[in-house]
Amino acid sequence: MKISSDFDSGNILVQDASNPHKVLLAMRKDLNSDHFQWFHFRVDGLTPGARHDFSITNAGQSAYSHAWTGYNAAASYDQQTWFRVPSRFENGALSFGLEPEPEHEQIWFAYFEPYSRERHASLIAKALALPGVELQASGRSIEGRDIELLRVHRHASATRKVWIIAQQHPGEHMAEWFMEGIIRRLGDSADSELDALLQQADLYLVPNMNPDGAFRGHLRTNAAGQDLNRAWQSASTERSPEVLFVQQAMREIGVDLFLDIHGDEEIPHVFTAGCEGNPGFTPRLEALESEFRQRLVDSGAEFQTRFGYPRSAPGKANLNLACNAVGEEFDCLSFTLEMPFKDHDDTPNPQTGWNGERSMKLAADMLGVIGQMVDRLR
Ligand code: GEM
Ligand code: ZN
Repeated sequence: MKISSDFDSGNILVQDASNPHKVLLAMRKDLNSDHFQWFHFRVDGLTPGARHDFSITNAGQSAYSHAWTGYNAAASYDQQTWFRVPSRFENGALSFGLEPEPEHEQIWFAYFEPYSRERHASLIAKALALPGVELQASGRSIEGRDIELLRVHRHASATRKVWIIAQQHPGEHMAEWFMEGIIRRLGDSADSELDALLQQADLYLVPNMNPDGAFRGHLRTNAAGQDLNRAWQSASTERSPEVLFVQQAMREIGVDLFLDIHGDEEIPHVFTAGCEGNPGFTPRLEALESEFRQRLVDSGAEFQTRFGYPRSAPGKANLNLACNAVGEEFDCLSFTLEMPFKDHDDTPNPQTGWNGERSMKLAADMLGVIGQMVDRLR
């Protein structure tokens, strides 16, 4: 049996693979950082009919070690269809196993259904082939990977600027699945609801803010060890060119609505965090946040408002975060959207947990709500 991770978003260290019933593994830290929690590896040479058990022995030291309770690992025989494998967190290790289907000698495991750089390139190409979609600008990551800013402009009447950025945290792969859902809906030429939105607004989309971290199998940081969602007051060419690029574009173009797409390790629900702690937070923005959330619930989307992060106290927001920094600077409706690494327990699916398809469906639903709100953003 051979275990490997030398591929796009791969991350595992093999401690002992001599016994297929007790394979000992560890997660590798993000480069120049102490963060780790993402894993993604391939097993070749499975023994048909035999049980294989894996234990990630340093799970108890990971960034969000309390989040392993209730978590089940994602697995795939073909990198297309992913399913969850019953897992348990005990004695500091995350353990899971299965008796593989007899016809498979190979299997992949990951913290979440991965979104590959190859799929990203295909997504950008598909987007640019759609009517009204253009490459507004392209930034560069520390290691020189492209960071595409797409503009969706279909009507000269559009005056509002709606921004959606994703995967500042590279291990939160659900974020680019969400962006594929946005772009997939743009491809429906008979979508009158979408057209009504685009008559009033242009969309500015950054499908992946952190390509270096994603490719390296990071959880949290870019190649310099910087958490990009803590760099929005101090972005620099040296440590956070990814943020600097987007901030400069925002200042040239303007922002009327901002969504920062993330994943959450612990809370088994889809939720948003807003700007209630910003110094410039106003009753207008409070009302817009409430209405947006309620419309998303009413739309039937997999979303809820009962569970989420604690509200920030008035004036106590951390303005280093994108959501807060953009909301404050542009006096606009601004959210962090969180999708779960586990499942959305309001509508659980034990077979898949939260996954790429559900992230894409949420994005399509979110576009509908943006369309309902676009004429009241200012
Ligand atoms: C989170 S955003 C944290 C927001 N917290 C509150 N209370 N508003 C981060 O960057 O830590 C987003 C994420 O990582 O998913
Ligand atoms: Zn995040």
